[in-house]
Amino acid sequence: MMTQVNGQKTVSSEANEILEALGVDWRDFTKGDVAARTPITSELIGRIPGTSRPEADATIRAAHSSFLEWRTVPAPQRGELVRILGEELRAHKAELGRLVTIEAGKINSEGLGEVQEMIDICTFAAGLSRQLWGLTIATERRDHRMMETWHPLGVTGIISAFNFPVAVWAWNAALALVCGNSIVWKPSEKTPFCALAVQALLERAISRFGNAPRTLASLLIGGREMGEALVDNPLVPVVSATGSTAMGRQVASRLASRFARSILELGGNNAAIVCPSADLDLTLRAVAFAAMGTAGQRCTTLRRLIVHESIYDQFIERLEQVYASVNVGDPREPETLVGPLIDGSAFAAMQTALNEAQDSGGRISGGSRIKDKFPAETFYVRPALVEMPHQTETVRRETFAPILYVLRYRDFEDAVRVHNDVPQGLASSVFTNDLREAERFLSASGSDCGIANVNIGPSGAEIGGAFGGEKETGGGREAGSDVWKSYMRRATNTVNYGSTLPLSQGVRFDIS
Ligand code: UN1
Repeated sequence: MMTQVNGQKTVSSEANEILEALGVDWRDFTKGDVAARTPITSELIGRIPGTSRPEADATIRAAHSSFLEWRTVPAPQRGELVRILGEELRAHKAELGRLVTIEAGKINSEGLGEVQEMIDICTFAAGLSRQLWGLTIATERRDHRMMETWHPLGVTGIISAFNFPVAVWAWNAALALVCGNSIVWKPSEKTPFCALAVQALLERAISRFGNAPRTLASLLIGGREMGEALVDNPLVPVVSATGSTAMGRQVASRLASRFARSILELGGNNAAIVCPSADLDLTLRAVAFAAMGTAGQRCTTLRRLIVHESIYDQFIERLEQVYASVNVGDPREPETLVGPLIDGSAFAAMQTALNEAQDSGGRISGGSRIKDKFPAETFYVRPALVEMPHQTETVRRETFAPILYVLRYRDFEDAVRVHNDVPQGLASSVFTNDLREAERFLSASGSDCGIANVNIGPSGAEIGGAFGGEKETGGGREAGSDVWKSYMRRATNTVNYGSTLPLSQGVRFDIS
């Protein structure tokens, strides 16, 4: 394999070094049907043989056996495993963050941020392992006690997307493991090496921990068929899936048909309302990060900006300047803020959306592909700012690319109506210093999203809160708050410590 070009390390040789440092069993990554390319140069990182369907089914059976053992380990001990995983992640933050940059094309700081998010959820879950509490509930019957207990659920299937190739796994894995479940992960076929690296770190944590079952956590490498192996297997009672609404619709209905649980985090079409009293310096920074960060490829990316007419011209002029000057380039370079799109299909979707927007009266700045500085088959684009006369069908659709549609409003209630008039319901923001507007936005008649913010952008959520959204975003919640309950089964227990048998609701059933 080529390792040097003009005296510089190739991306794939750097990836190889990182994988070795992270303890990935380094056999031969030159053969296999799953090929991963770095979006930075389009170089091949390597190939991995996909998991076959019989192998996937055997993996799930083994995970089920592990679950039967793991569920009997006391929860605080399970938390100890996750604490050790957090230690491994802290020790290897730099390498794993760099691998995220290489495989997903995120800038270094965001790659590192993603690993930090994993560390944070491990800390959270380790503490949580001592807090999987249930209620004691007043009972209507004398000498009885009624309570709730929470039990491990089973094999937890995790389907994750390319844009958060490691953090979203961690949200699910850390919680599932402390809750007493085993895990089987189907990562995006665009980022299999990040998954191998994370799996290696978890296996190291498992061996340091000592007495966890060997098949507690496994990987399925491949495309749709691997997702189906999880979704259709009766040994998998819960699947957490992140990705497109189209994917989620199929996952949800197939899981529902066998009464399994789904935790879905699907499309977002996130908006911000900018009010007359907004601090425009702060808003500008927030909008820039939320709309252009991760090259517009976060579920929580800001896609629609609804600006009051009184400040519209001055604000959009400043925003246009930021858009024109932002550094697009190699995400490994410290001055880069916007890296490449993941692949050609992302670029094609962006072009389609921009053409449609233009046809319906949109005024576009930016949006073009930068070809001259970068290798062929890479997709570096200037982020696009598109002023729209109104909210068209194109605007109502999620396009996973750096396009920010801008709309003008006069009346706040109208702005909220436009804000909510999309099929998705993930994240949202209002920028205002007016208490009434802020509270209205957060109220029952305000934003209809799972995440609603004031004076910060819609992206970049912390793990302490419940993460997810409504409508076509799928309704699932991941990460913090009381989300752990989705990974456990609840039992209501009533204990009679008396010597009579009173029936509830005063029912009598006296046998002689
Ligand atoms: C995603 O885009 O799928 O709020 C997850 C954020 C991140 C997670 C995003 N913490 O942007």
